[in-house]
Parts: sequence; C-alpha cells; structure tokens
Amino acid sequence: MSSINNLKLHYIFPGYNGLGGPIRLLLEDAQVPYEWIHIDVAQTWPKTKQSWIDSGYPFDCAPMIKLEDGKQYSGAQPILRFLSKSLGKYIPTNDIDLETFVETVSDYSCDWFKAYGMAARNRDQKDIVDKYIQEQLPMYLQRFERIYGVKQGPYAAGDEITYCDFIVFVLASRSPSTTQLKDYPNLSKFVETMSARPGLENAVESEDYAHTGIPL
Ligand SMILES: N[C@@H](CCC(=O)N[C@@H](CS)C(=O)NCC(=O)O)C(=O)O
Repeated sequence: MSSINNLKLHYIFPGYNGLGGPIRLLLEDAQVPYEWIHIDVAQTWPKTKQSWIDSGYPFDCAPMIKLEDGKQYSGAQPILRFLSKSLGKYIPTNDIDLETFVETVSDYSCDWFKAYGMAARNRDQKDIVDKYIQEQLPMYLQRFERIYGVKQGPYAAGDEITYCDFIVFVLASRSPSTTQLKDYPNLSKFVETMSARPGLENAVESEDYAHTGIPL
C-alpha cells in the first residue's frame, strides 16, 4: 500500500464543488495534509489533460490524486475507497453486506451528482433548472431520506461515518437542497452531524465552502 504523504489532489472546479469536494472533505476529516491543485477549467485544463494522456496515464478526467511515489489514482469513488483503505477507516471491514451497502449509497449518490451537475452547468436554461428543482431533487431527497433511515443514522452505515457520507453531504448540505431539507428529518440530522465534525467545521465555515453549491 502506498503512503499517502505529500498527496496532491488535482481538480478543475473551485472550492468544494464537484467531485473534488467529497475527497477534500474526507482528507480534512481525517486530518491528512494535502496539496490542492486547482486547474483552471478554461485556461489550463485542456493542456493539462493532454499532458496526462501524453505521459501514458490513461484516465483523462479530474479528480486525480498523485502520491509521493508517483502513483496516480482517478475516479472520485475509487479515490475515496483507496484513501479509506489506506487510512483504515471510513470503510466497513469484515462485513461484506455493509461494505456493499456503502458502495451502493456511493453509487447512487453519483447519480444525484450527475443530475445536479447538469442543472448547475445549464443554470441559464430554465427548463433544465426547473426539472432539477421540481422533479429530480425531491426524488433524490426522498431516496436518500429512506436510505439514511435504514441503519437509524446519523450516517448511512449507522453511527460510523463511511466514505459515501462525504459525497451525500456535499449534495445535501448545499443549495438548492438546503431549501427543502427541513422536510427530510434523517437527512437534516445527517447534515447537522457532519457539519459539527471537528475536522469539517473549518471547511464548512470557509469562504471556499460558501462557493460550494452553485445557486440555482
Ligand atoms: N467517473 C469519473 C468522472 C470524472 C469526470 O467526468 N470529471 C469531470 C469533472 S467533474 C472532468 O474531468 N471533466 C473534464 C473533461 O472530461 O475533460 C469520476 O468519478 O471521477
């Protein structure tokens, strides 16, 4: 297993936005120092992407992490799992059912991310934004309210935080979910508990986090 010292996290959207957000939050919760390499999506990204391809690295999307031994890892969920396994936390062990449950929550939360991302990228198109706020968001909130009730919370897996919680948190704790959250007690309790975690308090109160959640 690689050491995760001197970890560099490369991502293209600022703050805790997009798929870089959950990775930053996991690292901060675990108090793992990391270098945040924000690649400007318009100016620098096309060249950086090409340089990754030219170097022989096959995964040409962000987020990507690079370790001090030169190893690179991509894919938001694989990175979260890799970090969890390296840290020996945030991932169930010796319980394949719980491990699969967490994996499923993670997978389903990425579906939510896609719908959110589509609305955020097209926020000047009223039909797309309305569809997200009126149809897709209530559907995801109801789904995750149900999921977060299964193990009696406050986290998806019960009283232990796991890596999927960092993905759900950035979706549930930011605009426009916040305007509807009060109708979902399990998710409200989850967001409140996450926001109070000592490793996350600074992040959640930071200017960067304020930029998270593109107002729709
Ligand atoms: N399944 C991948 C998706 C990665 C992805 O699509 N990243 C976007 C940003 S969120 C990206 O790199 N877009 C720019 C591009 O594809 O050139 C993951 O989970 O990391």
